[in-house]
Amino acid sequence: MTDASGEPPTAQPAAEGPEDAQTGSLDEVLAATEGTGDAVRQTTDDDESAGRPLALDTDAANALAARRRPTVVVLAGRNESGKTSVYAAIYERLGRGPFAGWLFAGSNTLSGFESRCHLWRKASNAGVPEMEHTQATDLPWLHLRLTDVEKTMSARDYLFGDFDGEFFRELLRNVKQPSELPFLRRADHIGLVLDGERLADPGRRETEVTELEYLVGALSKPEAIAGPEVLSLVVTKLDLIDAIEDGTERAAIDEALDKAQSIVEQLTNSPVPVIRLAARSATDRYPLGHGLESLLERVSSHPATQVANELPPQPAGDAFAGFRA
Ligand SMILES: Nc1nc2c(ncn2[C@@H]2O[C@H](COP(=O)(O)OP(=O)(O)O)[C@@H](O)[C@H]2O)c(=O)[nH]1
Ligand SMILES: [Mg+2]
Repeated sequence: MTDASGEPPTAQPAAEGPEDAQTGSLDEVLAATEGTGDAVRQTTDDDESAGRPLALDTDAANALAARRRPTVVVLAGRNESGKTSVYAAIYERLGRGPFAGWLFAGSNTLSGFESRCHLWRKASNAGVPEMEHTQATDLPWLHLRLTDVEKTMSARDYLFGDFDGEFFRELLRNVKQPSELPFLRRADHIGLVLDGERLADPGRRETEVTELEYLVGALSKPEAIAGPEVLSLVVTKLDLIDAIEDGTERAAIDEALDKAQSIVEQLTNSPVPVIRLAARSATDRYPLGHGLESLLERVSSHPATQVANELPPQPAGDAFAGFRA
């Protein structure tokens, strides 16, 4: 990532003074718990960035949340639906200077963002944007600190949960229970991802909506999420939807989107925000990160969701059981 002057942004580990220390109920649920298994292993980058964490494991995310009050954002969708690309595009856009009224103010997971953008850049030069597949063993939490351009507000911290889509597939198939993925309950925002590529494809469109229905069903279980207000619909790869010219097909896509919206609204009982993104368009028609302004607007205007009840007890030994940030 480079800034307007062409220089890479300096990682400014945001100040961690006593003024940042927070007390109260959040801290009480932040007691660091032992992470187990590969998925929460603290790891480091290659030689180039030796010693810096690629991303944060559960304990590190908890520790960060104990110092600040980050807004936790999780995109929930199948593998290849474009989740990682969204996080990477936020970072890339901010690297070019002010974006959507926000300025990059630091990240504890710079190399995590960089590694996610790395293949993009290489592949983009070759004309084929590709994103490395997120593995279940990858560390999930990406940290970003932003300040508003006007500098009228205090800095905001975000934790983006970049999870392997397999977790959500297991959830919607009832193989995993929401209680096994406690980050869902802690999330201030959960973007339910509809993959534009699949919506554009008549053979996969219906399944895409059905899977969303199952996912919403899983999330409607007691204590699965903090509250229905955390939910939004995130349509990715808008460029692939726009590439469909046939009027009947376009109408069918609109119908599928309407159906998806009404499925979510059965849970929220109020209009659900629909965020349309082309994070990494295959054509020049959309700039990098198209639509991210509305995502940032949504997450910055609702920075914190109050968890109504105490967190449920976590099953021991699960890789993500410890995440309570
Ligand atoms: N056409 C198009 N492709 C995209 C877009 N965003 C992501 N992709 C591609 O979709 C594939 C899966 O993206 P990825 O972010 O890894 O998905 P994830 O598995 O959900 O994290 C990659 O090949 C991306 O290059 C987009 O806005 N438009
Ligand atoms: Mg991914």
